[in-house]
Amino acid sequence: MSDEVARDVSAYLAGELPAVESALERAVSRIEARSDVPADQAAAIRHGTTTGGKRLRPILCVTAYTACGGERADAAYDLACSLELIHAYSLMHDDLPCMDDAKLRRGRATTHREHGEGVTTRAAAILIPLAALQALHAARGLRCAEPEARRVAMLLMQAAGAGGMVGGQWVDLLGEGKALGAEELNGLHRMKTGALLAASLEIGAVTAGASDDVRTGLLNYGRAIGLAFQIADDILDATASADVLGKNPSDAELEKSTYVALYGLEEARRRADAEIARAIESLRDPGVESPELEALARFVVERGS
Ligand code: GRG
Repeated sequence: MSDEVARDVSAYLAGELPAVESALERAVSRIEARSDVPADQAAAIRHGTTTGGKRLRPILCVTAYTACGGERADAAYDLACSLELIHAYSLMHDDLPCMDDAKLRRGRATTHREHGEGVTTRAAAILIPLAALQALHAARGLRCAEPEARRVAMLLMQAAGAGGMVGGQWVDLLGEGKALGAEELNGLHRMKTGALLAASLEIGAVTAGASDDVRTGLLNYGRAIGLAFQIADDILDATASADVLGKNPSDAELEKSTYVALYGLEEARRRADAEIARAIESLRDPGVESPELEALARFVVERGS
């Protein structure tokens, strides 16, 4: 990425962040105001949701939505943050002792270390249906017809579910201590990380009423950056310290298969770049013009954490 593109994408991300953070604050405040969410679980949700993070999924969603003609309204950020609620829940569960047993996330103590294991487990689970409802309400607020609004909620749940993130996490846990091949590793990450990233784009497109060609182009872009994101994650895990990454334990400590172990650093980098080229091609095929999405694709592999 040239210095100019790096500056542009940093400015773009920084420009989007306040609206994303405000939407997350609205979402968490609404949860705190609910009489059916106990205060300790609401506090754990605040911990796991509102501090830190690149907010990549909501920013991708809003960027796809605007690339398809949507406007930057509050409801667009509410829609986008339904993806971040699912992401937050997944990190809260992923860090639990029964999964990665992580001490550190985004440079802070993990949620269960501050709020307890039981409270964190329940709090994260509460986020799943709330995220689906938030997606549905926000899509309606953006004047989606009822079938499209329901489709948006369904896409979110499909990406989060057994054929998506949860399924991928399960395959990942089963694979600990084994050397997975390229097909298995790609399949795992297509589900675990790729499905939610790809859904961020598709949800933005569907809500904006994009044509099938454009929606498919954005979905393919999302799939390609999802794979590139994971390759970059493995490279960072192998080359950066826990201090820089703000998380631990490492993949090696968890005995996970990685692209770096499979291909070596240089080939892993080449493959990440190839996915970025594929992502940008997927935008150009149906004529989506979005310098922001092109720059975000490069950012995904060249980010520092
Ligand atoms: C019960 C089997 C089972 C699963 C529950 C825990 C879980 C569901 C899913 C975990 C999925 C997971 C951990 C995916 C990895 C996502 C990932 C690469 C996170 C890092 O994303 P970034 O870099 O993080 O966007 P920030 O901190 O910037 O938000």
